[in-house]
Amino acid sequence: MSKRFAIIGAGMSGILAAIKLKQRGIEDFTIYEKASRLGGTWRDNTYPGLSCDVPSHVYAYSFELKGDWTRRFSPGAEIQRYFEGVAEKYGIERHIRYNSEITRAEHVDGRWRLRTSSRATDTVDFVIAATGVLHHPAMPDIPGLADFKGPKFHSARWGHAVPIHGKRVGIIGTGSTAIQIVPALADRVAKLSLFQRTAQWVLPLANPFYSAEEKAMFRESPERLQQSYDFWSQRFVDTFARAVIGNQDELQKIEDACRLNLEENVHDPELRWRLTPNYRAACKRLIMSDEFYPALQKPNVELVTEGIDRIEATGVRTKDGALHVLDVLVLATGFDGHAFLRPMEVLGEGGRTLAEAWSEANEAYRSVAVPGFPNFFMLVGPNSPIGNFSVIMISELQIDYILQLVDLVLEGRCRAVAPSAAAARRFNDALHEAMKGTVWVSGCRSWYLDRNGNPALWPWSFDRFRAEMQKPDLADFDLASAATTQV
Ligand code: N01
Repeated sequence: MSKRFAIIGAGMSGILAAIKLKQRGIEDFTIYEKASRLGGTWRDNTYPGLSCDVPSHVYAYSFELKGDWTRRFSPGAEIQRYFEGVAEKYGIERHIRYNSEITRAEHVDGRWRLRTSSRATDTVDFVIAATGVLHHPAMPDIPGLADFKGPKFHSARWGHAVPIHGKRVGIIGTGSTAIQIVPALADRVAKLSLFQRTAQWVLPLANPFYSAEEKAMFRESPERLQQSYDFWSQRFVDTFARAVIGNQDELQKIEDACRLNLEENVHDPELRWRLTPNYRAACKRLIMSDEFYPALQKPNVELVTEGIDRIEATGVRTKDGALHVLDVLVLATGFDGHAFLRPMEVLGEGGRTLAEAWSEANEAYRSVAVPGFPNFFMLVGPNSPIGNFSVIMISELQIDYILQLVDLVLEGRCRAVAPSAAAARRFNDALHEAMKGTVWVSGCRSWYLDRNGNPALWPWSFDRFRAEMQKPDLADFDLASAATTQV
């Protein structure tokens, strides 16, 4: 009997999973997408200045490189168009069921019974959850937030109908998002107030346009495009990825480059001091921009480092008693990066819920599967190396690994596959031990850290990740017990 698949989410990794299934001749699958468009994070985020801080030549599927990106780090809208184009090319669209959020997935008689927000149901043999990491906006718990009378919105829900020109705009937060918004708004607004709780390390990164000649060269020469992909991937692996997992030389180089950037490009010593971080570079997600400091020093832009006391009808009141009067308030306050799969209700073997399995922490086996949840897989699940490399490279390795497990079932070697509890425990214990050497736990607050203070990242090298994702170690999986489930 042929097997049926459900993919949850039509973002980058869901589209990837669909392409990989089709390449294996599997057509019996549906992608459930809660929104009315594909694209995930690139659909949700449309704020001014949005671009990807991973070079475009790497931020693409390895089998669908694109030679005519406009810039080294391309704008979000261009990336969204790229995913739409790829989905069209591979015939993915007809598999997507839009406006269909999966609210419940229950393992019943060896299959997965799904229910959507509109109460539609489906029963499938395999679930591939491609629900993303940064898609639940985190609203700040600042007193009085509801009292603000002007328009206010989270950066991932940009209010494009709200006039910005000539207005007094406040931005709360100084993460990667806010740092991209500030230069994009500075020349358009009457006044921009940036509310900074924590100073950031900022690596100066130029974002040149590709010339017509360069684009033509990459379009016409797949070899040159491949070389560029290999170059940027290796550069990530050799520098940034090494630094964050404990290579002190690389970390020092990054810190020195950031410090020099601050010294050379921020002229007022008092402003420089307020922009100087008091923790190690890359402890939080490193900011990359050569536009942020110049924008911040424009006469109509102010950096507010006094803590926020409360929000009032007309603006933000800081702890020194000053009222910063605003017309528009932007909350660039990030996301809940630990809400994997939530609020979906997932019930595995014996009715045990994922919420119960994860009551202490989000723990998976190699980020892709959870004991007791047979034939249920995740892309970019807990402890994927998202802080280190392009998330597309990660997803490609994960889906190839997952499909090797799926093959065990398709080839009749077992009826279901799930990691053993012992293997998952070993993996997570090793993970926690290795985290001790990483910069993420060196003393800062960041979305990387879960409620126990453990980073939701990968503490080892990329080479190790790639090696471990090559082939599942079947000794770590419960195939025998899974084989007893009924299909
Ligand atoms: O969110 P963040 P983001 N009062 O969590 C502040 C990816 N991304 O949307 O540092 C005052 O980094 C908070 O302050 P603090 C990337 O992975 C990628 O900017 O906690 N301030 C912080 O400054 C990135 O890491 C690209 O003290 C409050 C900010 O809000 C991730 O998305 C582009 C507050 C949140 O920063 C998230 O970035 C953009 C409060 N109550 C984003 N609560 C690419 O280019 C929070 N803050 C690929």
